[in-house]
Amino acid sequence: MSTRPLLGRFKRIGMLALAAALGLTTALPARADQPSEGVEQAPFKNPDGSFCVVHLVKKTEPKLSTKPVCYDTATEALKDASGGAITDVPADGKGLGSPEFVAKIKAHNDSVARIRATGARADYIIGAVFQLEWYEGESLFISGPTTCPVGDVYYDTDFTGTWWDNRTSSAQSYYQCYGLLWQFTFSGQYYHVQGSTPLLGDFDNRTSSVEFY
Ligand SMILES: [Ca+2]
Repeated sequence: MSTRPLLGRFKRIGMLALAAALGLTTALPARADQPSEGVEQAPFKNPDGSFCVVHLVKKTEPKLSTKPVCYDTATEALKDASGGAITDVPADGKGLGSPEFVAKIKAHNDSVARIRATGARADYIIGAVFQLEWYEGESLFISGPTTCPVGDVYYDTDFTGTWWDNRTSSAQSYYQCYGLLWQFTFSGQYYHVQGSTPLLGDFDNRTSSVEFY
């Protein structure tokens, strides 16, 4: 083993010590791979609220991206995500991700056109991500103005800078929607979600942005 890397390391430590002694602020370069990526991290509860919603918009150029709005109860979150149509989800979110819940979302999506025909508002629920495996823990629901497929028009949301960055451990896509979980902001490695995905394997806790199409 060459001594060159060791010398380089000592030189770097020496410079950092010198900078600290001089009271200089050292700006660390932006890391491509955050230390939190791939591990369950504190705080385990989302301080903004356990149940979040993103209303996605059709992707246009320049790229638009929306941030999650979070609630303390699943009742409020699903009411928001559905555009006011779903009002009977248990506050504690028990059963989210269950086959019964997925059937409920499908029934809702089937009714959106009929609700809108009456002049009332309704939105499609096109996907969800969950903090823990098997749709447990904190959750985030993704709502869209149209159902899928939407051709080459994608819906997207960037988790960077939110509690949800590197948290996702299971996911669902509803109706004919598919999801892409991205390692970075729509770049890096990705994981394809088709329907219910209870385990993400090597992609566990690595999602920093998502697209649905
Ligand atoms: Ca997680």
